[in-house]
Amino acid sequence: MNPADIKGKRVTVIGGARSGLAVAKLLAGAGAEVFLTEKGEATRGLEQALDAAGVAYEFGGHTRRALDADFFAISPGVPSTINIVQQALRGGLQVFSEIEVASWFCAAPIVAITGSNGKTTTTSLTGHIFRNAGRTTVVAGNIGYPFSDYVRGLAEDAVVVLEVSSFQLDHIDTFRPRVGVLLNITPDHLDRYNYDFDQYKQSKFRLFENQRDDDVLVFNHDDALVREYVAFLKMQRGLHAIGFSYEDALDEGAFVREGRIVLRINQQEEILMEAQKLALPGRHNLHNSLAAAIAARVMEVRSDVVRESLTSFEGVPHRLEFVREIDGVRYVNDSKATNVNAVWYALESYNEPIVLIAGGRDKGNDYSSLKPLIRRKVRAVVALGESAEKVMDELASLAEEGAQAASLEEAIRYAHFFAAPGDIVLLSPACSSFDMFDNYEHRGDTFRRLVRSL
Ligand code: UMA
Repeated sequence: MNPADIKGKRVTVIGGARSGLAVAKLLAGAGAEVFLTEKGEATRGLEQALDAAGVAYEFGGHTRRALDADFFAISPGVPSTINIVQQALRGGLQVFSEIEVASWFCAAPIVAITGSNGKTTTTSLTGHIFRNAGRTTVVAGNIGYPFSDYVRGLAEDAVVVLEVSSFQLDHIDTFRPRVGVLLNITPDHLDRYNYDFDQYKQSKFRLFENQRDDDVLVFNHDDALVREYVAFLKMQRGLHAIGFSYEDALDEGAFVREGRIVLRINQQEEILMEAQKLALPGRHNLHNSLAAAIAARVMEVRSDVVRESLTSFEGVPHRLEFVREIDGVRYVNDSKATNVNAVWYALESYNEPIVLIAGGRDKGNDYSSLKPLIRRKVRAVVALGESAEKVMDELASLAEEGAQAASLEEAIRYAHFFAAPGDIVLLSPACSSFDMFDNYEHRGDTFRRLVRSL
């Protein structure tokens, strides 16, 4: 939709957390009559912010008043299956996600990054490169900063690096990234997709649905599922797809040859750097770095800036974040690992024995891919949260030792007890945090604080 057409439109925003407030303000600022509906209780801060923006609201549930609208703008945390959304859809109202709405206002090109794992790291890293290149850069989206808060007034020569989740893609319409990056797809959030992996996959693939010939699709060539889908897309629509790979040399893309990162884009080959010099360790981070390098180069960032940025990047909080070493044991905060595959990557990143703290709110987890790694690398598993019994049964039973903890504090005490000098104590839960914490950041901050006070 054209922002000029928004004036006078009646819009209902569903959900009053970060995205809901941001999109309500954006729409009200563009002259829409906005009504925000939130199932939770009112907070003073939120009411004040909505009053100041001229947004009407209701708390404590979604009433029929919400249906008195021209369209809905939905927060990512709100499932499409809730009654009010279903009624709106049945009544012919369009339901747009917050990033869709924000994109209507965006004059700058968007580099949108999705995948089941690595998207926050890759988004931060890509942002770091553009900033080092001197470009006006907005880093936003699922990374924690609603796109709607940053989009107004952006010039055409700025760049938006947007972390995008499947929930945000579920309700796009015209959202079109200049560069769309798909890092990998493994099961996640299945509780929001009828426990159907195919539905989740289709949602991720929507990243590319509005791309045109002059846009670029960046994809993980080593992920068979992604590779096959991109091959199909190329055949169907002839999109410009650039792969990255650890395993194969590519006709077009980024890959490793004799320890060096090679970029072959638009029939030009360059040796970017030694793979060893990358700041972020592990194979998954090699993928993330290659993806960021392609995105930057196709947006005309100079190679020396890309090289320097890939060497100097310091990583992302709550993602394999080193906290402290005590008596030769290193404590690592990976609270951001909210699915099984993220834990797989975490375990794969270390050669030392690991004491794993896992568990939380289960999203339909299948732990079979972790089991060989647990047997091989994990000394002890400490199970936590709602899913503690499942974690005990399926994972702790494979390690030498295991314990079920009633709190994160108790889990850390158990881990401290199990660990020997040289070990890693790794908080990598494979679950969301909402059973015990506000969000994964809260869980990771708590872990960090408790470890520092040991
Ligand atoms: N609500 C209703 N009705 C319902 C259900 C929920 O009113 O039926 C309300 C809730 O009470 C809440 C709001 O709707 O107040 C939902 O908000 P939200 O969960 O969308 O929270 P935001 O603060 O807007 O955060 C969202 C993303 N949250 C989710 O996708 C769950 C944030 O990603 C994102 O950073 C932020 O927008 C800014 O773009 C978080 C996340 O966990 C980090 N993402 C998932 C992930 O990374 O795995 C996808």
